[in-house]
Formats: sequence, structure tokens, C-alpha cells
Amino acid sequence: MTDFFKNIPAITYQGPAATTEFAFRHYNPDEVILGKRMEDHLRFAVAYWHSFAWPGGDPFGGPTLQRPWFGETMALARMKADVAFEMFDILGQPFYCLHDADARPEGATFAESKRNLDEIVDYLGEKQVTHKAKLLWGTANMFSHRRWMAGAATNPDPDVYAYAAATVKANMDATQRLGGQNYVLWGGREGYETLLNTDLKAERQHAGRFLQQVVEYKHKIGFTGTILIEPKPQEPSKHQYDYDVATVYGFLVEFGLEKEVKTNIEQGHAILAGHSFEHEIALAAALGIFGSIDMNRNDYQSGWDTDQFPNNHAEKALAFHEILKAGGYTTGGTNFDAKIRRQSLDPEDLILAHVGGMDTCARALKSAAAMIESGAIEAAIQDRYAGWNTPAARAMLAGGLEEAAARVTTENLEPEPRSGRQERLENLWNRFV
Ligand code: XLS
Ligand code: NI
Ligand code: NI
Repeated sequence: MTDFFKNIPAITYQGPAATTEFAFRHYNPDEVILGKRMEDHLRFAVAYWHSFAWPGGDPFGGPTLQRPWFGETMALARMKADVAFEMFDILGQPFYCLHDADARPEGATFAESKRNLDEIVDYLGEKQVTHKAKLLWGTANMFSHRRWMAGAATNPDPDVYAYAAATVKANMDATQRLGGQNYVLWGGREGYETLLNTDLKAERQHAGRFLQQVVEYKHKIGFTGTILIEPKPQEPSKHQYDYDVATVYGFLVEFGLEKEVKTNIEQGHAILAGHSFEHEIALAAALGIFGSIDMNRNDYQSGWDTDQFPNNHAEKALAFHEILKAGGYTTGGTNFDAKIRRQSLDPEDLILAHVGGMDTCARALKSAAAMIESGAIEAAIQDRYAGWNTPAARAMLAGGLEEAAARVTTENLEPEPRSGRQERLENLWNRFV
């Protein structure tokens, strides 16, 4: 036991009237919502990187968070894992997620980094046996080290492509060893800064072939988890190739991977792309590529990917409404790819950030379930599209443009616009949150 979280109790559900801040007011793992336990609906995961590896810097200043496990040795990496699992025990969430670089010190060579990774994976594996938290997904950090500055699979230097292949292979192996349920690829540097030095067509082809190789390797090793792409329009690259869900879908179809790869959708990335979070979820579900969620939001004012914890349950209810409509998660879950603010120095801040985020999501899930149970929103949508149930309307989709056009004269059509009833439906949503 470390003493980092000393005096912080295990967090339990105490209901909205709880008198301590160290309690869940809404997250009640065993409560059954729409026939399923809340814990199984939400599948919360703690992100190793922001919670245990982020030092609190911003573009104007260096580290503010001083953690006793910061440093590049294996002993400190083990201490970090100890503290992480102590926090997982306090929160009681079922999963965590990590990059290689969060968990192990960088070596002087690839072989040394890999040895460090294997060693820490053994250590994490032992911890998973004696603690509740398991791996939701693993991933590789191919954006922080300077070798990745011009991309990983899209790097103009083929030797970096090889390094990316070796890195992803090592991380897929590690994820499989830890029983991870998904493997995520987020391409922060898979994009470009200026077309004056970039062969965009070649870079996209290299990225597509790389993803095919990842999928081929997944089948070769019998990894049963899901491969997930995490769309993001920009930051750190000025333009990233995996801009949003629609762009990723087109990319997957181009490389024949739309049945193999799904998406990990992040709230803040959706906003950066000019969409709402629920739009990205609904579109992924419609295209059959909805996988998992990173539940971290941006600051709407600054516009950066600030990765803040969610605290607006009404807004998140719209997201969970789409997740429930899509049938919920299969291998995915709700990952907090979220950072505390750089002034939030205390261990308590880290715990309470997660408690608040989990309660926000739990409240949102309950609201979304109530929206579905009432049936009123679904009924309004059914009613709005009811005209499409008539034989004449269905026949239009089966026939050609001329047949569809002919209806105007043969049936004397003069369509009357109908109210979209948006405010009434927004009032309804507000009744459930
Ligand atoms: C960065 C991404 C990153 C991924 C994992 O914006 O959200 O944290 O989730 O590499
Ligand atoms: Ni992000
Ligand atoms: Ni993310």
C-alpha cells in the first residue's frame, strides 16, 4: 500500500441525499435500468495517462502536479501501478485504459522499451488477478516522442513506419496478454501541417495499408477484442486524416475494413469537428461502426481539446439516449480520457473528478432510459415518418426517378409542411433530466 490516497474512503452509492462528497449520488452499480445493471450499461474505465502520467503543463507553463511516482525507472512505474490500482479500488469501476508510454519508462532502444513494457504488463496482470479493474483497451502512444513528429504510419520516412509497426505489434500483444477487450488507434500525428511538404495521397495509402496490417495481425494472433479508430479533426496535427466518424467510415470502406474496425468517439473531438457528441454516436450506430466512448469534453470557450471531466448531465443524456437506442456497448465502455485542471493538486481532486464524472454519466443514463421508457420521443419520430409506411412511398424507393416523379401528377400531390415540434420535444427532454 502507498499512502497517496490515505484517509480517502471507498466510494459507495448513498443516494442524492448523501451528506459526504465522497459518495455516489447517482451511480448505483447494481441498480437495474432497462433490464441491465448500471455497471454493465456504463462500463466505466479510468484513463491511466491523464490521471497518473500527466504533469499539469500547458502551452504557457510547465508541470504543476508533482507525483512521487514521476520519473523514468521501473521501480517508479511499479509505484504508479500500485497507486492506480488503489484508486481503482476506491472508485470500484470495472475497467482502465492505457498507452505503453503511460505505464513503462521509455528505453534507450526499442528493445529496452519493449522489455520495460513486458515487465510492467506482467505486473499489471498480477494486479488484475487480485483487484477488480480489468483492461478495457490498450493503445500505443505514437505522438509524444520526437520520432513521431511527422507521423507514425504516415511518416515520410519508411523506417518510422517500421517503428510504428513494431510499436503497435508490441502493444497489441500486451493488450491481448492483459485480456483487453479492445485495441484503440488514435492518430494524433497521422495528418499534416502544410501541403508544401506533404504527399497527402501517399500518406493516406500508407495509413490504410497499416490499418489492414493491424487487422491481419489481430486475426493471426486470435485477438478477440475490437479494433477501434478514434476520430479527431486536428490537434496536434493541423489536419488529421481521421477527421470525424463520416471521414473514418469512408476511409474504412476504401480499405475494405468497415466490417473489421469500429470507432471510439470522444465528446471533445466531436465538438472540434463541428458536430455534437450525439450526432457522432448516432452516425456511427447508423453505419454499424459504434464501438466505445471517451467521455471527456472541451471547454466551449477556449475551443481546445481540454479533456475536462463531464459535469453536464442534461447534455450527456442526449448522448446516452443515442447509445441506448444503438443497443448499448458490446466490447466498448465509457472511458474518462479526462484530466483534472492544472491547479487541482490534491489526491482528493483526482478522486472527486472521477466521482463527479461517474455520477454525471449515471444521471444521464437514468434520464436517457426514462426518455426511452416514456416512448414519447420515439412516438414523435414514428409519427413524423409515418408517411413512408404507405405502399406508394415504399414503391418510390424501389423504382426509378421517373416513377417517383409521376406520383406528383397521378396523385395530385401538393405537400403541406408540418411542424417539426422541436421546442415541444426539447421540453420533453428537459422533463426527464
Ligand atoms: C487525444 C486522444 C487520446 C486517445 C488515446 O486527444 O483523445 O487521449 O484517447 O490515444
Ligand atoms: Ni482527445
Ligand atoms: Ni481520447
